[in-house]
Amino acid sequence: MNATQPRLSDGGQIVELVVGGRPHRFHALWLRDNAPDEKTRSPGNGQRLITILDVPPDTRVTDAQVLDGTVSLRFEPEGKVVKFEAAWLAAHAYDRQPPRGAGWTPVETERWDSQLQGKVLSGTWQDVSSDRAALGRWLREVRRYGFAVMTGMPAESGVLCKAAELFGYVRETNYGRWFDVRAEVNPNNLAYTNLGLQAHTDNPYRDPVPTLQILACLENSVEGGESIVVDGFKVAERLKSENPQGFDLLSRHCARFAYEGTKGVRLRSKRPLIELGPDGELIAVRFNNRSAAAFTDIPFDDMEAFYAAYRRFAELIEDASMAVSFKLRPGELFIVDNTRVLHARRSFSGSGSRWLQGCYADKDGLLSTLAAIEEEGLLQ
Ligand code: NM2
Ligand code: OGA
Ligand code: ZN
Repeated sequence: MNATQPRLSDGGQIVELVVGGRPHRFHALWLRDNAPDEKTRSPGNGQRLITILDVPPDTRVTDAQVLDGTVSLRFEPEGKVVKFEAAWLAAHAYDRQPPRGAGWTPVETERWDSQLQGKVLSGTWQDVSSDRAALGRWLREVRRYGFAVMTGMPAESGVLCKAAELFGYVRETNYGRWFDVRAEVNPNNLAYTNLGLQAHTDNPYRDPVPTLQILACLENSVEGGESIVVDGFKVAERLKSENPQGFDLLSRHCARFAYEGTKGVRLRSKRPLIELGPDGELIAVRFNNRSAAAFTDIPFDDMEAFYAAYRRFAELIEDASMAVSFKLRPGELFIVDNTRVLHARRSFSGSGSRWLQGCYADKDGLLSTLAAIEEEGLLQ
C-alpha cells in the first residue's frame, strides 16, 4: 500500500498521512506508543515491552518519509526512528470516525427477528468437530446472530462440554460444570420444573455474567417443551426507535438481580437491563423475571416511567414477530450469546420425558478461536 509524503504540524505533534486512499491525522504520542519495533513490542509474542511512562510527554515527530508502503518516523526527544506499515496505519486510523448513536452494534453482528425462522444455520457435530473451516463457519454464525444450532451430537451425558471445548472453556458455576435441566422434586431453580420459562438471559445475578450458554437435548418426548430464542439487541433497537426515553431509562439506571435459592449461595448483582459502553455501543441485555430483585437504584421520580419502559421491553420480547422457535431433539443443542439472545421454553406435560443439559462458557474464547481461524485464511 502506498502513502503520499506526510505533513507535520503542531511542532511535530501531529502527522498527516494519506493511507488507504484518505488523509488521516495521527498524534505523535499515539504513533510512538504503537511503534512496532522490537524494543517496543516483543517480536516473539507481540506484547508491549514499554509502559506509557516510557513515552516522553513531549514526544514529536521531526522527520517522516514514505517508501514502498513503509512510513519511517523520527521521534524526538528519543532520537528514535521507527518504521510503520502504511497498511497497518490505514487499518488503525482513528481520524474522522462517524458519530454513532446510542445502541450501535459492530458490523460483524446482524440483528434479527422471527424472519430468521427456518434460516438458522446449524452445523453438524461431525463437520464442526473434524473440520476447522466448518468450525469457523459455525462460530461466525454465533458471532453474527448470537445463536446457532448443532445437530448430530451423541445423546450422551456431558457431551455438551465437548462442544464448548471446540472453541474455549466451560465456565463452572455453583450449578456445576454442567447441569441437568429436568423436572425435579424440590427444585432449587424454576428451570428444574415443567413450567414455561419466559424469555430470559441466564444468571444475570452473576457479575460478570456467563457470556455463552449451551443447552443440549438428551430426551424430549413430552408434549410442549419447545425452545424459543429472541434477539435482545433487536428488541433494544425496537424499543429505542419507538420510545427513546424508555430506552434511555433502561440503559442509564441499574436493575438488580439475585439468586438465593440454595443454602450458602447469595448471588447478587446491580447492572442495567440494557448496557451501553461509554461510546454508546450496545454491550448487553439482561432480562430474567425469576431473578429480578427489588430495583432500588432508580430515582423516585423516574420509577413510574422506568416500569413503563420495562413493561414495553417485556412486551417486545414476547412479541411473536421477534421469536424463532424450534423443538430440540435428542442429539441437538443450541448455543446463545447470553449477553444478547434470550431463550425461553414452553411448559411441558407429564407424559414422556424431557432431559436437557446446560453449561456456560465465554465469548472471549469463542471470538479468539474464530479470529485465529480467520487469520489462517480458512474462511471466505
Ligand atoms: N440453571 C439452569 O439463570 C437462571 O437462573 C436460569 C439456570 C439453573 C443453571 C437457570
Ligand atoms: C435454562 C433454561 C430451557 C429449557 O436451563 O437456563 O432456560 O428448555 N432451560 O429447559
Ligand atoms: Zn435459561
